[in-house]
Amino acid sequence: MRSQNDLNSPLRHIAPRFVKKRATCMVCGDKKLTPFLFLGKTAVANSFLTKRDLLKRELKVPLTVYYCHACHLIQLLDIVDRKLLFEKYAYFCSASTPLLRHFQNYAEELLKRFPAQAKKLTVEIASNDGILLKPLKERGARVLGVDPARNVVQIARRKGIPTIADFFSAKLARKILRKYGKAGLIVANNVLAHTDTLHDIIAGVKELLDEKGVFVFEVQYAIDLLDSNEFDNTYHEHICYFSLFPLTYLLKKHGLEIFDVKRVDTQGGSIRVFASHSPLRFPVKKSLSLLRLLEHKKGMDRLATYRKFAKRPPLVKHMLNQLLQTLKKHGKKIAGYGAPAKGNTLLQYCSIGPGLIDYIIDTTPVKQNKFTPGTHIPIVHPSMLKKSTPDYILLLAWNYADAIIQKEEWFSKQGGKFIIPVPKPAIHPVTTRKLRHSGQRKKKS
Ligand code: JHZ
Ligand code: ZN
Repeated sequence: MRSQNDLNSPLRHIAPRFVKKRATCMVCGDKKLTPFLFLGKTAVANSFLTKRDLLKRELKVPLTVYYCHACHLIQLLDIVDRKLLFEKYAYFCSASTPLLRHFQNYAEELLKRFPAQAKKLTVEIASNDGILLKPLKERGARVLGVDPARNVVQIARRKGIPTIADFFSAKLARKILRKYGKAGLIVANNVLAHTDTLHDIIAGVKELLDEKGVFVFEVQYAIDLLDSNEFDNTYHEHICYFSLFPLTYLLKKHGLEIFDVKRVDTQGGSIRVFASHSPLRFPVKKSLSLLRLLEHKKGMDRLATYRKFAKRPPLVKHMLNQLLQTLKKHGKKIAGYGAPAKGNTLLQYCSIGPGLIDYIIDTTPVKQNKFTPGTHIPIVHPSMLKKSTPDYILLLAWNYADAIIQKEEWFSKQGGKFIIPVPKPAIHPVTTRKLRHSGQRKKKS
């Protein structure tokens, strides 16, 4: 019999005791939290299913987003055990070619701005398959990765990136310190939002970071989430949705301070934040005060802003269902492009299943020949697109829209169309003739 902690045991067999409910804010600990966005109960985004798994009951966890009145952090309070989420992981950064370029540029920026720090020791928290450390190492940095996903760490090590297979913590930081000395650079991309041990991680950064060291991280940005109606980026892996308000508070609590910030377009819009020990040895860039001002102008510190945002996802659900159902009635074949984590929020929240979408293609080998959690759509190798070409493609990985549309130019050339689901469902290239909701089948336009 498999034990409940067996890493190969799929998530849905795990008892609900592996889901806990927080009562306080992840950053400031305050109790005044108001729920504003209700996306139902969903299966965990990256828990792709085998054919056999389809017969079993899936674990579904509430996906409700709360606002903290004290530090303005938006966050989930229903927390899924991190070991279940991350120790065996389906997400490999290098499966998305546009990300390779992003991280190469990122590495170049770090080496240009902080060469001495990078060469002393660069530690990356949640280094995944080494997508950032590889170009850093190739350009002369001394690197060390830390990531809890053993299957992903194997890939990083094969690329020559020394990686510790563990969750980063203050305890691990002390171990690294003893073995490697202080880190000139500590990098953390798409991980601060993912952890319920946030304070312990930042305490570790504080201990490990050299006096002149720099802590650089990327997080998806709450302004982009709201502006572009990226509600699908809400899933259990993402506990926090950051703006500068709570980040400033968090770092300050641990004696760290932000000196620069820039907006980057990854993952639907993120911020790259540069911080160091307080008092700062680095000049504070104007970008910081400008972004703080923008956050205030956009009302990121007011519940009303989030309540207003929460009215938009139901409209997407309605419009997308109408569109897909109309297409189906007209005999059109629809496939999905990319099986990203966010796609599983979109599909589940909008109740889109195999009745509407025939299959989804994805470049990640571990996702292929599996089914989407909650909605059970088959995921297949990208070659299927040419073998069984659909009329429409629902672009679940919409954050790579430009690159994908360019890559699949042949599809548009033969009359195929992409559906981009957010901010509101749109067809590309734009359809001039409107599809009627009933009536005769139309020819491909
Ligand atoms: P992508 C992940 O989110 C998970 P996801 C995580 N929680 C997080 O925070 C963000 O990243 C940052 C495929 N693909 O990057 C590859 C193609 O098939 O949008 C991926 O499976 N063909 C850590 O999962 C998926 O789409 C292609 O041409 O939402 C994209 O996943 C391309 C470009 C991608 O992240
Ligand atoms: Zn708070």
